[in-house]
Amino acid sequence: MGTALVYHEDMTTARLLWDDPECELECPERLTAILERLQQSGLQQRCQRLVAQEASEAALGLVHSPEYVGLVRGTQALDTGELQALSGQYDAVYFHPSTFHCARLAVGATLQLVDAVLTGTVHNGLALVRPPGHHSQRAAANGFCVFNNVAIAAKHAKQKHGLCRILIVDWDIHHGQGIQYVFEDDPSILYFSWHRYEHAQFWPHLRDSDADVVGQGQGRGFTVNLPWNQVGMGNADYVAAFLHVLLPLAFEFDPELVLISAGFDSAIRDPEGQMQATPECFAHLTRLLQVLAGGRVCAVLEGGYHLESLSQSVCMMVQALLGDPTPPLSGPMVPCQSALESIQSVRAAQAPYWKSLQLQGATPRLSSGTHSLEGRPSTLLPAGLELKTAAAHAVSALSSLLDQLCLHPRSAVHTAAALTPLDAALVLPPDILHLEGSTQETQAWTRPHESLTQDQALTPLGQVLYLLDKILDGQVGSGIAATPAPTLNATLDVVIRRSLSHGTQRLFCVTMGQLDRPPDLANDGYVQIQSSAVDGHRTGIPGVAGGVCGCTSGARRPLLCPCSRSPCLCMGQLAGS
Ligand code: Q9C
Ligand code: ZN
Repeated sequence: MGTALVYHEDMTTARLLWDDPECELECPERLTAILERLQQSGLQQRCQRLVAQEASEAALGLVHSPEYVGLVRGTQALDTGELQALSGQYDAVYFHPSTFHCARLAVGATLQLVDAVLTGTVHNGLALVRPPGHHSQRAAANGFCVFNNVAIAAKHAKQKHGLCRILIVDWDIHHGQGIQYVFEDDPSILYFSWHRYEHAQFWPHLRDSDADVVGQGQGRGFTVNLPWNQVGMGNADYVAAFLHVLLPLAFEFDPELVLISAGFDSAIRDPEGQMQATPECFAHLTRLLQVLAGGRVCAVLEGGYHLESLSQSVCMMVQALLGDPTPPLSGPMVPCQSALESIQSVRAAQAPYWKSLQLQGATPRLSSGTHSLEGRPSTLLPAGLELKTAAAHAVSALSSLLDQLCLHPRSAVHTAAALTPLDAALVLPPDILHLEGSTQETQAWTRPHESLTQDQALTPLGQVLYLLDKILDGQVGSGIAATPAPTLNATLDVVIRRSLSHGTQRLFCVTMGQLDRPPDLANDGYVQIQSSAVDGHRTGIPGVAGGVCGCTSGARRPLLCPCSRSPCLCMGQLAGS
């Protein structure tokens, strides 16, 4: 068992015959550049080469109307003027006399790949095709696409192989609205697409591409749109989208087959996408998908218009399909704010339909996903051992990315301390920054607390609040503060109130020793863990030393960071103070 590469060189014959800056990107060199690079890197030779054949008209009829198929068939006999006139009736489309032949080869290649994977001839594979497919619709060409290769293949897999659940991952940078429309009411196809959207300012400018469009009728929740509202999305944004949107849903869906609408206009340097993801990212995305469906992954080329970036990215994907080690992702793995907002809006829109999104701060559930793979009876599943190895590989891929990905932009200062007076008994590591400063409104916060109004209490409180503000606005990761013993209770109260007034939604507060819960705080989520021990060493809570109180808030950011770097403030009275 290996990796299939399905191709036919005739697919390089269709090309633009007139001047049209919009369409000239989709050129034969796209395929030749990919093939040349696959050859040079020795990857092509490691694949099982399949020569594409034209799909039957019956196959085209799985998605397209007979009238539309007849119309495209008719383009073989048109002259250039007629081709141009017909092309003008569609959005971003050109026809060439060989278009019908190429488009049938593209569908045929995709079906051969699916057949090879589903009959067990190969493990996974790639169909290198032109024209692309994901924009084309029942009776319309659109966005360089003539027949919907991937949608036809999904219908075929259901009809000819009896599959019940197919995942389509569309990582092309354009919304595959054609695929969405074919399956919008079909719960057997989970369609995920991310796309440059910019609040509908980007082509194809459809309201249908937004995150709150989730499918219709029985198919609600099986259309998943992740619109990017800014250009420049990179590795961290893509990985975060997989870990926090696609994979939780995909594990829960438990597909029998994964089809990738593999467009590489989502990669760096592509003129259409304007994104930043490096070619290595596509190896990681591929690996992450290989844990699903027993590794039955079929990738089908869609867009990708920067020849160098395109061919590098395809090589990375093929390496992953072949099972080669994945080169590490470089650069800071910090998703941008706009990406987090997009991710959060899909999660909110999809939450009614998916258990995995209903748990707060949920991250992909590895155990359940890999379990259901083994547990579900299916004649199609490969041998147990092989599957377990594949799952183990994917799990390790996943956890290493989780380790790398930090959803909290890392603070400039890791830990800071506010200590007055600097207790000589307290020996802190040298990399802890000593903060001195005060908050303007310190006095206002003392109002309900008599103990804080005295001068000797005011200065420490000002320092604690100064430190807290730095933590709350992300300049400092965590902090340590010392307070005079008589004011510790009141200071805790002020710290909680100030955190809440900064918009913190969830706050985890651990108190050790005789500290009172602030009396008029809302009751929701309050859990008291009783402990007879006043001394922290005897509470049985590891890592908590006596007399220290900690507050952890994980809420200012839209998502809980999987590597758990929630901002944290530890307060305590210093020995002797
Ligand atoms: N001025 C694929 O990537 N661009 N198709 C329209 C409008 C059309 C992309 C620009 C892009 C089609 C498969
Ligand atoms: Zn595209």
